[in-house]
Amino acid sequence: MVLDSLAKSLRDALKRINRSALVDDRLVEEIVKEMQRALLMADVDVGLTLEMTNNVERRAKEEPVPKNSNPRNHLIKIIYEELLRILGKPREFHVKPATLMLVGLYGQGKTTSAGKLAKFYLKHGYKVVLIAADTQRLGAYEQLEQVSSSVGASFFGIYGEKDSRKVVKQALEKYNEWDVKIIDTSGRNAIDASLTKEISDINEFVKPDEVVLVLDASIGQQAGKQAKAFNDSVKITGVFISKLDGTAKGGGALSAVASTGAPILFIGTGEHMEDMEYFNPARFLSRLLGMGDFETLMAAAKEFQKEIDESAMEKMAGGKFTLKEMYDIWDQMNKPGLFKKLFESMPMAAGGMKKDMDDQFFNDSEDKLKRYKVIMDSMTYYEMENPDEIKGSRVERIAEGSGYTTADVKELLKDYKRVKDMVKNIRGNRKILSMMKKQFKSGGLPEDFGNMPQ
Ligand SMILES: Nc1nc2c(ncn2[C@@H]2O[C@H](COP(=O)(O)OP(=O)(O)OP(=O)(O)O)[C@@H](O)[C@H]2O)c(=O)[nH]1
Ligand SMILES: [Mg+2]
Repeated sequence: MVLDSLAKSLRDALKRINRSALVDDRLVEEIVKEMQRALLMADVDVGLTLEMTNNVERRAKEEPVPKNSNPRNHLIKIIYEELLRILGKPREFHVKPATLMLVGLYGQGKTTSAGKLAKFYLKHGYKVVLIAADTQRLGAYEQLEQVSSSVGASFFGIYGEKDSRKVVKQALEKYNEWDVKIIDTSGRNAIDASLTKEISDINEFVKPDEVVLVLDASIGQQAGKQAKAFNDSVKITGVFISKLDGTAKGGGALSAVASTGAPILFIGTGEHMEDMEYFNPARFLSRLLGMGDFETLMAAAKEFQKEIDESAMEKMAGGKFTLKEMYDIWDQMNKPGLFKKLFESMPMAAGGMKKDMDDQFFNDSEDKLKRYKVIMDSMTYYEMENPDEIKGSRVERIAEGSGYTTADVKELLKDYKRVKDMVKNIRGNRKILSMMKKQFKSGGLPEDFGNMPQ
């Protein structure tokens, strides 16, 4: 997880709000102080921090609590909105054929990020070529060649060539028909005339769809100054914040870049080629605060609803839950992958269920279903409707009648109890699902947030 300590402090503050009996001015002031400390520790600019926390304090004291909310949830909602504001607005980014040029100072992560982007496009089914336009640094050619082969992209470079424009020109001729061209350019110690000229020359010649500035998150607030300087000399279309893993200064880098108005497009979260994410401020913040990844959740919820037949949903939603219902539902839910996906995307709601996902319960369910069906055939209607009554001699009779052992019958009854508990959970989760759906459509926090199980 990136920005661990900031995340922990913010989550602790939210938990504290959730646990307080009363939201009064004193609590608001204390929470605001805690947030100030956390944001400053994460290298967020002092002015920005104060502005954000002043807004929280003012709104919490002045704004009336909406009818459908409560003071705790209202305060959390304000905090969420004000934090979101310092992360900036998302820029729409469509995955389509494109030419991208990566720029940035020495060692910021250009070459690595170029490889990550190549992998990203390859996953979307595009033909991708990486172009070695860093003709300055020794070994840059080999590094990009190696990166290309590790992700399975094509590579173009002219070994020993010093003129980057020449490389790019030949690359574009040769790979004209390819979907995605990613140009790795050379860095410098600082933005100087030679760097500006080199990038501008390629820029003019290629007219790339995206000029992506790569910034190392560990430079903290400096990232804002660099973004501004680069934007002034060569117009950038987006920023790739690399190395967000392993630095406590990421909050500074993200907020400082956002405050320049330059959109953050991607974040790098590790050294491996798959360690990259498209940056969506709301999604990022939700995850940071431990509210789950709502977009993933929504996608999984949709799939979940589509795949599970209405009648099974209804059986889960209410009424008596007997062995007969269990059998029907189980029959339909025999899709462990789907179930896992749904509940993994709900970190706070899933708690107790994850354990069930991990064991054999859903893994050998096909065999079990067959066995249980035979066992159930030996039950009376009364027993199917009242499984709690199945004890002692009933167990023996059912075992004998079905040809299975009493242990098998007991296993079925044990599983029934577990499924019954899960169903109880699902009923709760379904409520959360519909609530989230309503609220997150508008990009806000669910009014009921504070009532969700942690
Ligand atoms: N942990 C981590 N390391 C990263 C990330 N991105 C890049 N790196 C590492 O940062 C170092 C520099 O990355 P490069 O991609 O070579 O940087 P560059 O900007 O191309 O460097 P020059 O070509 O020398 O200007 C390498 O050791 C990378 O493995 C990231 O998101 N997380
Ligand atoms: Mg490089």
